[in-house]
Amino acid sequence: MTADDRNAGPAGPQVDVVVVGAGFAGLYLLHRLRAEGFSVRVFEAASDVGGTWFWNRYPGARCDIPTTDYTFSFDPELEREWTWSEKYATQPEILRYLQFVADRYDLRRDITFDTRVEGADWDDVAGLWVVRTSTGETVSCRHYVMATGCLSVPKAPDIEGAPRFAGEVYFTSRWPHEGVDLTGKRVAVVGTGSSGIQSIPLIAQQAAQLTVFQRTPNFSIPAHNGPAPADRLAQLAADRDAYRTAAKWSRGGVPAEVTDVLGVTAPEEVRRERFEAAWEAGELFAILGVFADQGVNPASNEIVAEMVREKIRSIVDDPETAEALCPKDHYFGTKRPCLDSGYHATFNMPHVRLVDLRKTPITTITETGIDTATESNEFDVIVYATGFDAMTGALVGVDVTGRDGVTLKEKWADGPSTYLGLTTVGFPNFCALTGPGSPSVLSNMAVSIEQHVDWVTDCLVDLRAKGMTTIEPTPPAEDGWNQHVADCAAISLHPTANSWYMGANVPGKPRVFYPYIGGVDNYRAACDEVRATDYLGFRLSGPGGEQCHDGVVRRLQPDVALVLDAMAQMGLPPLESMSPPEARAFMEMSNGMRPPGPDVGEVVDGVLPGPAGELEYRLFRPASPGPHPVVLYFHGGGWVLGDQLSDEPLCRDLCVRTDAVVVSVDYRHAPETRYPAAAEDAWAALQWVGAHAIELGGIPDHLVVAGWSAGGNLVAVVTQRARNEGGPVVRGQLLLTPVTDSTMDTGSFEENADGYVLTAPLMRWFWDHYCDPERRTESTAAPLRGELGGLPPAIVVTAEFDPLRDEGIAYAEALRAADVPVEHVAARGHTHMSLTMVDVVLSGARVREEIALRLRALFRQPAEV
Ligand code: NA7
Repeated sequence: MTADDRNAGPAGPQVDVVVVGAGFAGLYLLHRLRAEGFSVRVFEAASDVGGTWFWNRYPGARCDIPTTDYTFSFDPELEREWTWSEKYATQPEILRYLQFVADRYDLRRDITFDTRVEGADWDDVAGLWVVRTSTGETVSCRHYVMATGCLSVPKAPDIEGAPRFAGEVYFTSRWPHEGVDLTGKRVAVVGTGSSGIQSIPLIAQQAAQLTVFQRTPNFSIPAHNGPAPADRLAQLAADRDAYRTAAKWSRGGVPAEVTDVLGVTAPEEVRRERFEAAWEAGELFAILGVFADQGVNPASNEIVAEMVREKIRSIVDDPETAEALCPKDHYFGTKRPCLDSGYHATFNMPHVRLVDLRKTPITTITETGIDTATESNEFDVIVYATGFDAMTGALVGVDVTGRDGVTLKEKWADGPSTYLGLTTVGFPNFCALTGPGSPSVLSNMAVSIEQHVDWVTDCLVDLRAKGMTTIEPTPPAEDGWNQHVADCAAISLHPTANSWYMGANVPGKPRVFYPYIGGVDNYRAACDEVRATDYLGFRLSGPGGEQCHDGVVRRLQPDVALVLDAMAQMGLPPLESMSPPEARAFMEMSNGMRPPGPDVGEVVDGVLPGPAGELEYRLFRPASPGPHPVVLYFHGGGWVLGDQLSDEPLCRDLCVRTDAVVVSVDYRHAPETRYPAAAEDAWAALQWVGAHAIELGGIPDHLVVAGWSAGGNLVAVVTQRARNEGGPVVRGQLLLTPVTDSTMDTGSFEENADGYVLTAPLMRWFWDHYCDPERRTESTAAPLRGELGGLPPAIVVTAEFDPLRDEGIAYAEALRAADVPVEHVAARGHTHMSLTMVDVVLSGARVREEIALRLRALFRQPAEV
């Protein structure tokens, strides 16, 4: 009897855990749970272990991750006992491996084969699942885990007339175990995903005629199969543990070089060299990592894509066929690229033909063959390599009913919703291994499976130790995770493709990005953090009591987190530990390394008169014909750092997005010239720009004043003054994470005092340099304390992780209370600085576009002042 049984009393479950599926995931889960003393039943629809490797027996089926890595790593002994024969093992060898694992750990005795789980109902009173199987058996369990794989439910045939065909029909995903002899036959293959691309060269070796029906060409690179890669073997031999740890903390679950070479800026010879090396390596993560930016930047992606197309053209003899095989409708990597062995060269064989369904779609399948828009073809055999209802198909395919009678299918009708890609609200004690919202199909499955199994097992052990029998995520935790998964996808090119990652291959399936693209390393860190924080975002209950430590595990935008991590690793000295000249030199140096921002029509440098001498400005003019509205811009830097050039990428971005002339004006800085010098200079700049709009290429009275941080402070100050003094006419004000008060005691100041670049000590350092404490309450230092009625419409932007967030919000609210039209843009997951990091923090672009949209609307409105 286990701890769970004792806790549950006489009405306890028959077993602690029911697991569905005996592939990689189910086998390892059984092994681990059993070792921890849990009772387990595994149900498997097939007659043996293997999961996807039991079913997918088509000729040429292989893994596409090197088998040095596509293997269990939990037991060094196991690794010593098994040697893979090839770089990419074939399906029979992988199946033999999984059978070996099952035998070695005596797993079969707890697996019921040839039995499908048909339903599972949560009994909320008893706190257990009742699982129904195809043999009529019913088993109650405390925890119900679906280890059903991501690519296990074949997509239903969706081609007109398919059932009419009287010849032989095969699906790659359900290939007969005894094999198929295609010798001398006329064969059609429909589908050119990985299964098609792997099988076509081998089918061509047998068939008398082979016709490939291609709807979408896929990117494929040669696998260069052969012995296991010598470099990986050497690393494993030298230090197995270090190698496996590196895999666990890599982006994709395979140790791989992480480059910082950007495709868009790399010289041609570097591009070529890196691409050729990846092509020769014949590894997915090499070709997906030629450039750091190929997954997010269309221009960089196109460089890789075109180099692949060049290779295809160089292999395929017939130019028309070559062109048809060149993928052009999706970015490289946004559908899983394939690894092939002679795929493209197969089309040089005289008996092999490609039918491009984009040009000549299938009209119907007949009794004897396939009709397209232009021809009728007769076949003896049709092979469908048409893919899977991926990721959710197997999960919603079982009738899983959670609390209140809601089924998983109903809950996920608009797309999957999970916490950590493992659990879902309303379904206590339910887990989906490698579920949607986890790295799964974007990663080396072996590594991701081990991580999930370990996490789930550790969790059940923890629950037992605490005397808890039920675990369920909370709605805020799940919503937060879904948001994070979507945020990660949104900065990548992936959502642009009609891929099975997006559910696009199955008619009617919700279009969302199913897996987690934030990386195996980041995902593992999130899961570890949830456990280390005593199950953040989960509600636990049982004889041991109740526990709910609610919260969201990842709130920063993913690219903001990456930048913060990178900065933390650099171990930079805090700015406030430097002298102002040192801090300025440091800022200038780091600004020199950032991307320049988008191209604009023209850049003009000039000077304008200030109260104590000339003030330099830089003007950015749109490429469109003028005149344009004008944005007078004040840079950030705490009144101590920066100049008219220091926010240049942001100014360029603003210019392009708003189609306005942006004039970035310098002002005098502290501590050399303290308050109110900066405000006086800003006022002079406003007067001058207002008076010289036409000369600057602007439209008179179409002037907005904008600024970031301390620059936002100056915006607020000069617009108040313009109202007081009856001009210049200001059409609107844009305050980007502004300083509006000097108290430094708001909630956001405390919450975000450290860790988000602008720290509380740095803000104090800025104020101390800028302004004497007794003058900080003057409205020209702390504009929140000024008179706000009659000010021009405002756009106030605040960032969630910014000490200044609450004073920005306070200013927006005070303006609103004074009847000033205000639009408040709250940048979720951003920091004080991240919105200005053009082309570095890509998620900032959405916020800047929202700001630009509002600015453009302001320019269209009639002036009010
Ligand atoms: P995929 O990658 O989904 O490929 C399926 C292929 O079948 C793909 O080329 C589809 O074209 C094509 N297809 C699907 N339905 C049709 C119809 N109705 N008519 C014509 N062509 C069709 O599945 P795979 O099994 O090859 O690979 C799945 C994963 O397994 C793979 O990524 C690896 O991770 C291992 P489409 O692109 O939809 O136009």
